Amino acid sequence: MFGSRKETYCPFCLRKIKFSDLKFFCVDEEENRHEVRPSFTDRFFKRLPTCTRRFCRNHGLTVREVTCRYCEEKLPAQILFHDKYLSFCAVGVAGAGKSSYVTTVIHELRYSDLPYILQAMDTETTEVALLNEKLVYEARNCLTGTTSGVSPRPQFWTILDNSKDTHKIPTYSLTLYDGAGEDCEKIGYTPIDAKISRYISGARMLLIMFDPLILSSVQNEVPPEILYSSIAHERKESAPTNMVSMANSLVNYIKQSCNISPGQRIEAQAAVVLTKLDALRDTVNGFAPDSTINRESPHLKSKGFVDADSKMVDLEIRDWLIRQGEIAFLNTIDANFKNVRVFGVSSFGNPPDSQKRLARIRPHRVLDPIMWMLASEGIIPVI
Ligand SMILES: Nc1nc2c(ncn2[C@@H]2O[C@H](COP(=O)(O)OP(=O)(O)OP(=O)(O)O)[C@@H](O)[C@H]2O)c(=O)[nH]1
Ligand SMILES: [Mg+2]
Ligand SMILES: [Zn+2]
Ligand SMILES: [Zn+2]
Repeated sequence: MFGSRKETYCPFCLRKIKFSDLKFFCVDEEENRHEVRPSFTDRFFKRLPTCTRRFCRNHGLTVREVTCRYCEEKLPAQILFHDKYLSFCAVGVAGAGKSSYVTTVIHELRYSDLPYILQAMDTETTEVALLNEKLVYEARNCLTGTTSGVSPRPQFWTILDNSKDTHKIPTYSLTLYDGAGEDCEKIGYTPIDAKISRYISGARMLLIMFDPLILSSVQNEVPPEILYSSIAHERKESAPTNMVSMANSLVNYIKQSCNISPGQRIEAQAAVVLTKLDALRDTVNGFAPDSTINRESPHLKSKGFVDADSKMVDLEIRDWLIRQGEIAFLNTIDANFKNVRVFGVSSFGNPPDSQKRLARIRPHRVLDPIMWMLASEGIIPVI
């Protein structure tokens, strides 16, 4: 049931939607369909209406199609029945490793020992996820840059939560948006930017992906062959990017589109994710071999979110970023977001070889940010 306490969002336009913001159609064929208005009782119980048109072949049956009143997009009818609405938006400079990360996260969520079952809500999601999964896990190739200048469709997933021993399985709707870094770097006011910005400002959690290999202090230390294989070459021509200006434009964008005053902090959770950790493994200035960040993630095994571990990782990476001179970036993030946590991941586990071919994929700590969000939504316990 479309419970009144729960918030539901349209997964396409990301507007907060109420029962009265939905349009119901008797059947899902364009030419035969007619709108069905919910009765007083339907509205009271927030349930799908039934067709009452006299000679309609669907007379007496529940409506088959639901659309969003604002954007007219067809919504999966089950969107009504989700218990929670989760959304991620990955942002970061071009080549930061966003798409690789999203691909391994989905794979891990589907095949790890978690009590969750992931189901794609539409065929496009299945196609994108399968394509990237095949490229990385089977063909063992690096992904190519996400096309900029077009608004990529978000992925829509339903998570069935099998962990609770209840009669009804709780379900969560998960929207994942992975845009092109080039577009995130210079968000402006074109219609595409408007769409991208809606995803960004509507997201429950922002994944701010930070590529350590753009830092000159790191570039001087990482062996050239690893550096070569771990950066996106097709994007080499694009202007040198820096994290502070990217964080600034992101913050301005969210504040403007959500009408947040400059002095007010943004409510969305912000996970700052340092990517490509594997490339830093042998650097003198990197992380000590026995540091927490280099240890295996404890969350999955503990069946919850181990807060002490995550706080330690947060400290270690902050300390590392400060040593690299990135204090201005940290300050910008801390001053503008209410709820920030820093994470470190390696999507592949090892740098690609000189042909950009991947070894067996062994993701390191990729689910940590996701577990953080699940914990703050009350889905998994904090330990
Ligand atoms: N060593 C290492 N390299 C990585 C890792 N993840 C990504 N890379 C490298 O980074 C390149 C860019 O990764 P993508 O995932 O395409 O980056 P993106 O942020 O989606 O880039 P855009 O779509 O252009 O914005 C890949 O071709 C890899 O060479 C990782 O975990 N380790
Ligand atoms: Mg990409
Ligand atoms: Zn909509
Ligand atoms: Zn009808």
